[in-house]
Amino acid sequence: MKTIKFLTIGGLVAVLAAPAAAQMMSADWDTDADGSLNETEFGTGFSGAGSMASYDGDGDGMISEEEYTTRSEAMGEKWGERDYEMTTFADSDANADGMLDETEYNSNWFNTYDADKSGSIDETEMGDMDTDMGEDGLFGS
Ligand SMILES: [Ca+2]
Ligand SMILES: [Ca+2]
Ligand SMILES: [Ca+2]
Ligand SMILES: [Ca+2]
Repeated sequence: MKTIKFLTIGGLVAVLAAPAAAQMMSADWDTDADGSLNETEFGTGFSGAGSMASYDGDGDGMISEEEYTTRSEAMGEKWGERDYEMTTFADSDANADGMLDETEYNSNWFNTYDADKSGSIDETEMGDMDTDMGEDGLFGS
């Protein structure tokens, strides 16, 4: 019994130490643990991270073109020398109703991070994403 208890404690220490690598949040989104994020995994994780709220100024759950522009301009300063381009509002508004819902918003970012358009975000692509999600990244404060 003693041995088992020690093992349990060892496991707990490992779990407690994990937050040090919290900037790799995208790894947690990989629910099937295949090393990449498909659009569903990305959408769930990205929604959970609450990034859409940073765009949605009036909090109605939709992003208007004005909200999009305001946020994009603020992001522009941090955008810097990224390999990928900021998508336009019109590109993101798949059903062209003049508003972005969460699905369109997530899909927009999924396509942005899937730089090689392979349909999944691999480890390298995740690296860019994690940078953006980090404290000094696009979605940081
Ligand atoms: Ca996966
Ligand atoms: Ca809104
Ligand atoms: Ca729309
Ligand atoms: Ca990819």
